[in-house]
Amino acid sequence: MKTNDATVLEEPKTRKRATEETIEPAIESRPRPTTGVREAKIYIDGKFCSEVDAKVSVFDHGLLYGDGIFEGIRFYNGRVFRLEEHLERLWDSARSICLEIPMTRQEMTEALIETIRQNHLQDGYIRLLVTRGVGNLGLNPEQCKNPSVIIIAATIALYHEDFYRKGLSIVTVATRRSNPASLNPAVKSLNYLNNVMARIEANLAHADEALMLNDAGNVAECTADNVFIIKDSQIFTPPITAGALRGITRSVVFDIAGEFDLEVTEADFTRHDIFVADECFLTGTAAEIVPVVKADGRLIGNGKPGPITTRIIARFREMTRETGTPIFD
Ligand code: PXG
Repeated sequence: MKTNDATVLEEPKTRKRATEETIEPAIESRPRPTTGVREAKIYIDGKFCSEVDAKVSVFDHGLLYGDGIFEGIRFYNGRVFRLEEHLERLWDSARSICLEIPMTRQEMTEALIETIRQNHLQDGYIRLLVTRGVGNLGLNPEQCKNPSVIIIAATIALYHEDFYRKGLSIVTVATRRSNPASLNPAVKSLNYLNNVMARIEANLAHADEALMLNDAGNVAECTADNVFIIKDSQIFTPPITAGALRGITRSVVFDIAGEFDLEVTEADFTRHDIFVADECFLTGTAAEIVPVVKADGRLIGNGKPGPITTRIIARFREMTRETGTPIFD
């Protein structure tokens, strides 16, 4: 797959401990306080700043309380993939936390596309944030009169192709996905500590990803990905009510399954169902669609990415190359 990033991950020669082996996309895995773009331009509240000047106030409640929302969006081959859906989810997150985004959706689309153009990118990753804005040291958002909009366009290093061909291992972690009645996982908020704690547990267990359960013990999702299993040619994924984000890549899989005349059922399931599944895969903007071949030490199916997963990945790649909002015309 094409990338502008010179730091594309090399395939490890042997399967080493996860701490030594770099399996995550470089947006997270390397200590890289940079977008990877030379003379990058970052959008902050209507202005473009260089990386060193791209700063927000220490009194922004996004920093003080994780009070804000975000989206992670990909663009491929000069087109932004599923932009409408990402903006729809951003506006839904905003409504849920009573945050007024200080621009229209059209203005946001233009700002986002202009940010990609300013950085001369064809393929990459957008991090779009809306923070509550500057307030005082009390948490009441009523003092924050001006939410901030930040758009970062970055290059992205993919997992090595081998991870898509050979699959990942996941472990169930003790950290439960936050209960929808306390912090609803459907809101893509700047408060990701629940997911970060799960990720730390996966790292400590030398696994590639963490599987998070909800308070009922059913599968919710992974730390930045939705989970799918396949049994007897039927596809299952947890419902949003189980504590899964309404993932955009998840919805693309629904579309692809429809094209293939396969049924996707949103249903609660447990890790036992993963152990006995024929196939399992994860979906997310950063990871795209990646097979899972081991869960809590058990091989899934024959321990290799399954045929349906492989077909879905191939179709997904076609869609990312051929569809999306054009950046340059
Ligand atoms: N669950 C969670 C908790 C997520 O954060 C997904 C599922 C998949 O959703 P999409 O819409 O991307 O298919 C996400 C997505 C990051 C990063 O930098 C996180 C996400 C997306 C992009 C980058 O860790 N979250």
